[in-house]
Amino acid sequence: MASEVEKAQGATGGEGDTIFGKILKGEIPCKFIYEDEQCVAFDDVSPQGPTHFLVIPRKAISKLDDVTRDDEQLLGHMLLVAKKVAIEIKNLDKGYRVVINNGTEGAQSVYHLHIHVIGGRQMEWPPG
Ligand code: DGP
Repeated sequence: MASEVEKAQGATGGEGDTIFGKILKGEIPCKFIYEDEQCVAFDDVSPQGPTHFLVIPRKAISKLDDVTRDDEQLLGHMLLVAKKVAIEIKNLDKGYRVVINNGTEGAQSVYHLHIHVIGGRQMEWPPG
């Protein structure tokens, strides 16, 4: 099984639909823990902590590098959704980590923008 870093190094950076695009279209089954008109949240298939969910926009944006001023409101909304799900659904009242991996050296493996929210254990710093 490839590590997350190996997967990121092998990722192409976005021709065609990504696995998250297919999830959004209902082509791959996935239980949403939150959804609205701009974004959805679901548990990560490869959790890095007792709680690990992703917040993704419905809009197809490959990575943080590709966002523009037009996406300012969407990005703010996604962060508010991350916090809302962390507190109100996942009960991460002791804290949690919010991460966006960008590009190869950022260890991004799925080229549809997503916010990771990880919690339920003590985080360490610096990250690997
Ligand atoms: P990143 O390395 O930042 O691109 O993270 C991609 C994450 O997506 C990784 O933690 C595993 C997760 N993931 C990949 N495929 C699926 C899937 O089909 N379903 C779910 N729920 N998560 C997935």
